[in-house]
Amino acid sequence: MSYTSASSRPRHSFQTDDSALLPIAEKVQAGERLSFDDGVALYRSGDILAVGWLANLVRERLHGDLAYFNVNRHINPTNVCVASCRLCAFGRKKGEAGTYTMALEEAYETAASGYSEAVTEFHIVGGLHPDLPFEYFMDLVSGLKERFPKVHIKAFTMVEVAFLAKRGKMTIPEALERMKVAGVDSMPGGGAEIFADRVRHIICDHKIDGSEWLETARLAHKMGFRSNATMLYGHVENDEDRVDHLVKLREVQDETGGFQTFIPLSFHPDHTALAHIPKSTGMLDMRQIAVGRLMLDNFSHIKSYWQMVTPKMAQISLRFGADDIDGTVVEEKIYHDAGATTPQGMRRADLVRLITEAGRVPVERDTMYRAVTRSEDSFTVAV
Ligand code: V47
Repeated sequence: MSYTSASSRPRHSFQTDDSALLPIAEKVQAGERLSFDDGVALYRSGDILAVGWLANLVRERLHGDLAYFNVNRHINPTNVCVASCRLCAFGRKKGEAGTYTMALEEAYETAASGYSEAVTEFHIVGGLHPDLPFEYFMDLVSGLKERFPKVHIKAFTMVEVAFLAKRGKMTIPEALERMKVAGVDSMPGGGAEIFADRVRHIICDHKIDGSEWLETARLAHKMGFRSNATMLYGHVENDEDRVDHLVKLREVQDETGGFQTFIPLSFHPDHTALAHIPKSTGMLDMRQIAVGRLMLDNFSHIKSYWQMVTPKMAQISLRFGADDIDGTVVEEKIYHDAGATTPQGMRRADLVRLITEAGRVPVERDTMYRAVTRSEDSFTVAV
C-alpha cells in the first residue's frame, strides 16, 4: 500500500452544514486559540466529520503522517484503595474479597514477565493503600531501576503523589524529590477525571479535588518531571464540564509546558457503582479526541488509548486528531475490571499493522517521544 504524505496532499477547503463551525474553522486555519464557547460549539455540532476534519488539520500540521506507539508494560502493585470512587471497579477496600498487594519480588517478576519485547516503559499505577509505607513504593521503583536500568519509569498519578506525600508525612515537593531519587522518570495522567466539583462529588468524592490535581501537576513540572493528562468522559459530566477541564489543562500547560500527552478516557461502567450509565459510543469517543486536539493548542500529542476505545476506533482516531495509540500494555487491569472487552495487551507487530493500515507511518517512541530503534531483544533511543 502506498500513501501520499500529509504535507504533499492537496488540502481542499473546509465544508460543513453547521454554520456555527465556520468562525471556528477560520480560527483553526489561522492557528488561533479557541475560546470556551468554541469548545462547547464543537461538542454540540452535529457535523462530526467537519469537527474531525479540523482536528486532523491540526494533527497533520504538527505530525504529518507520523503516528506513535510504544512498547510498555503496566504494573498495578495493589488494588487495595481507601477512595471508593464510584467510577472505579478496580479498587477494593482492605479485607474485601479479590484484593491483592504484590510483594516487591512479585512486582519485579511481573515486570520481567512482560519484558520479552524489551519494553521501554513501565507504567505503574495502583490503589491508595491505607497501610503500605511510602518506602514500599520507593523500594519498588529503585528495585525496578536496578534490574531494568534502560526502562523509563512512568509512575504514580497526581492523586497517588498527593496521597503518598500525606502517608509519608511530607510535603508534595519533598515526596516528588524522593520519587526522583528512587528513579521515577515521569508521571502518568490518571486521576484527573473531570475537574468540576459537582461531577467529582458524584464520581470520585474521596480523591483530591480538581485544583489539587492541577497544583500537584504544576509542582511536578516545576521540579522537572513531565506528565500526561487525562479526562474521563461519558458519565455524568456535561459539555461545559468537559470544556472547563480542557481549558484548565491548557492554562497549566501555558505556565509549565510539562504535559506531554492528553488522553481522553471513556468511562467503562460495568461492575462500578455507576453501572446504570450506558457505555460510550464511537461517535462520543471520536469527538473527545477531536475536541481535545482543537482546544489543547499547547499540547504536542493526543493519545487515543486503544484499550479504551478498541483497536478499530483507535485506527479511525488517527484521522480525528490523535497521533498516538499507546502501547503493548501487556496486562491491563483497570478497564478490564470495569468490563472492557479489548485484549489485555498487544504485540508490537499488531500496533504497527493497525497504524499502517490506517494510512499513517508508525514510529515506535519512548515515553519522551524519542524514536526507538530495535535489534532482536534490545533497543536504542535517538538523542
Ligand atoms: O484515573 C478508572 C480511569 C485512570 C475506570 O498517562 C476508568 O499514558 C474508565 O490514567 N472506566 C487510570 N476509566 C489510567 C490512566 C492512564 C491510562 C493509560 C495511559 C496513561 C498515560 C494513563 O483510569 C483513572 C481513571 O480515570 N478509570 N476506572 C472505568 N471504570
